[in-house]
Amino acid sequence: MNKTIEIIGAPSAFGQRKLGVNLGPDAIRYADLVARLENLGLEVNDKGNVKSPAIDMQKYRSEQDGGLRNLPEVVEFCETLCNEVDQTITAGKYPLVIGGDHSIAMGTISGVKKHYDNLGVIWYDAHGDLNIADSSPSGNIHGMPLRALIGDGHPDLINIGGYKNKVKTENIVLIGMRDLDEGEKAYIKEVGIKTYTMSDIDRIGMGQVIEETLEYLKETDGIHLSLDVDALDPVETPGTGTTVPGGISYRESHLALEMLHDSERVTSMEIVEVNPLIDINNKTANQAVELLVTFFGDKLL
Ligand code: 4U7
Ligand code: MN
Ligand code: MN
Ligand code: MN
Repeated sequence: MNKTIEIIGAPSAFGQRKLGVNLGPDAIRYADLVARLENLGLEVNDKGNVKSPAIDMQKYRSEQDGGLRNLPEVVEFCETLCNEVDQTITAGKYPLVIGGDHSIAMGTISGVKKHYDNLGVIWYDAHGDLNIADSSPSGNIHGMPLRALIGDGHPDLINIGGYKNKVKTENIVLIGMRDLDEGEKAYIKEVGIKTYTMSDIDRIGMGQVIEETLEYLKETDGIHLSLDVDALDPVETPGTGTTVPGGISYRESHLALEMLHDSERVTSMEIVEVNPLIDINNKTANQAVELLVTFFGDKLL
């Protein structure tokens, strides 16, 4: 990596209902992110956190109607983040966004996509995040970002950054899936999104999953990696709001990130859904930093 890594903190909790995920960026910093990346001989610049709309506790705690909880706050947050990411890439730096709930991906990827004609996206997650308001069982927008980036959903979500249709369905690879809603399953089949479930990972192994993923995305001119820490098994990442048992191991994730790094094809990254308030001794943030050190680090031999 010859570029400066620019860290952008995205302290959003608006995409779901558990306060504390907005503290994720600082929890990751306190797990020594900057020093550990610098130890690899890398140039690192921490831009700090993007400005967030205020959290109105009473409103946040209350049940809201309409199937899109905290919509105006999510939109405002993502617009700001989109601009930050855009500026980082324009300055020739490598954007590393640390979240924050997964709704922030609409901001990150809207900023990234301005710089690529045919962007690929790897969605490393237990969930597809492919809901629209009508199919969502929760009304939580962190379950909708990938679908909005494809171009379906509320106009304010699909137009973040002032344009729509950021990611083509044929340029997406889902890895780690094990909790898909019925509407999401139907949608994946209907449009044919490349999907690796946990059972696929068990059967063919993570090495082959990543080899196939890179081959599948060969026509893309950049790849964004959106890593939700709940892709990993809750034994490794207990501090996240929507844990699902039977997840990807630490070791499998190391392999995946090593291979992705070696490919030199991943041009931006975000790591999301770390919630220190429901964690055990900041284990999840430490795990996140381990994964980032693997990703940005050198080969073992
Ligand atoms: B995450 C869920 F119903 N699908 O839409 C939903 F299971 O960013 C979960 O991947 C979404 O953590 C999880 O609420 C969103 C649910
Ligand atoms: Mn998830
Ligand atoms: Mn997610
Ligand atoms: Mn989650």
